Amino acid sequence: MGRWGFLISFEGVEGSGKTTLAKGLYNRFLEEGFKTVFTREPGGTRVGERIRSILLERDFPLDPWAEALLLIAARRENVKEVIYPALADGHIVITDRFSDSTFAYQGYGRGLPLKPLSRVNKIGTNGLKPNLTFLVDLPVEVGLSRIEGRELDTIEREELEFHQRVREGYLKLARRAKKRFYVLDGTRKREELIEEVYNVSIAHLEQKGGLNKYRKKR
Ligand code: T5A
Repeated sequence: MGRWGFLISFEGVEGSGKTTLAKGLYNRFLEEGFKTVFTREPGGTRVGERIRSILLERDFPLDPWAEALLLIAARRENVKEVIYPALADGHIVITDRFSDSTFAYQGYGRGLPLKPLSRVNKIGTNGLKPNLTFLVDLPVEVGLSRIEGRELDTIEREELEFHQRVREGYLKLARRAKKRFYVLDGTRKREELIEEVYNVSIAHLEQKGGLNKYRKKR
């Protein structure tokens, strides 16, 4: 277990800025000489990217469980092909969304029961959980207004109430796993948020084996 890396996930509603923060943290780690890998869900692998297109570029209805199972299938590929090998090689893995997205969107958003969802998700993750999860929280209207000019995907086009259920769901998940979650106010300036995310991550890494463990050998 000595070489085992550290998994950081970023979560949040549409337009919360989580991708900006996840990439900001990744670039900062690279600059500082840490071994780090970036991935995203749904996606991260060839199969995952195809599943992403099916889910987000569709103009036909899809059963909520079918949606959840496709997302979990994409997660299994991502865990097996990208996340697990990088962790086994001592990397800090940053993932833009992970299991909590399924609980927030398919559980709280679509109304699927959390217990069976969590059991099936365990097959996707092989039991893997993030060491640290940043939840970028903000009013859904603020997030949606940030992405207004874009061509919206299938889930982004959902009604406001759906996005509100997702936000509330995320906050419930964070309250239940206080040690793992770090909740950020997504309405703050991005530079400030990246700095905070970096400092919090460094504090966690120091506790989990020390920083040298995660640095590239020169
Ligand atoms: N999904 C996913 C599920 O339903 N279940 C699951 O299990 C999983 C894994 C795709 C969709 O899939 C669903 C959820 C999603 O609907 P995605 O690719 O993560 O997931 O899609 P989005 O959530 O849409 O991610 P985006 O990258 O498009 O948006 P972000 O991450 O919320 O925001 P970001 O960083 O792109 O920023 C949005 C805009 O705001 C600006 C940015 O410059 C950008 O223009 N911005 C800020 N503006 C002001 N202040 C700040 N602090 C800002 N930070 C960023």
